[in-house]
Amino acid sequence: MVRGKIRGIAFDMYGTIVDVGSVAEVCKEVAPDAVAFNRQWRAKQLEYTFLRSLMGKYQDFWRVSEQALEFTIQRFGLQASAVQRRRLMEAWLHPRPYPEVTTALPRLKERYALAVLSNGSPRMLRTGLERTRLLEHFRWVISVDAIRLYKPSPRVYQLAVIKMKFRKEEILFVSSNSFDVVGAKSFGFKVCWINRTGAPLDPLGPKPDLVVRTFDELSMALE
Ligand code: 2OP
Repeated sequence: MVRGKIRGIAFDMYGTIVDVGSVAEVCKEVAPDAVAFNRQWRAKQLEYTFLRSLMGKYQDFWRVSEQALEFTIQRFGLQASAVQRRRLMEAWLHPRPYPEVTTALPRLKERYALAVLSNGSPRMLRTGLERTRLLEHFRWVISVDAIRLYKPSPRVYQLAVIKMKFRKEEILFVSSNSFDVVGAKSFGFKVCWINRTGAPLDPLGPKPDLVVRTFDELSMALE
């Protein structure tokens, strides 16, 4: 149950709208265990965002992802040519939406102003949303690049308040990433956790207002 009036919904991108697991298909070209490789790559990518924010050494999400890829190739003791590295990186420009997202977003758009709020660089977000034909559903595509800090800095969530021009209590933030859920709730948004796998929530802070498995369940919960 989400209490109070909601005017806008801000969605996380990677892992929420699009499936980060789809990158594993390209990882098969270099890694015998593509799923483990992709999982390590994603974990390092996020770790580097936390570290860079703490160190005050921002580089954009594309560069962070390249550095995380480099680590992962070395960690797995693999060889990868420049062409293969480029193909792996380009998988982030061809993300695959979760199946129900393409039909749920138009329904949500009829009642709420929709935004993406993501660590992704502006180019990654725009290209990914154009290629998945989801761009038209969003009134705002907000990248952390504008403030050179990553989630879960409160300044990132404040950026959505500034761009969307709603009060933070009027914004529902939707993410599948547990750290992002805790960060957004701690900031003061209403929060929905898309928990597709039944994972435990990181016990770091306030709990989300709503927990669902899919965008369809989210859409129904808001009716
Ligand atoms: C995003 O900001 C956290 O990767 C996630 O899209």
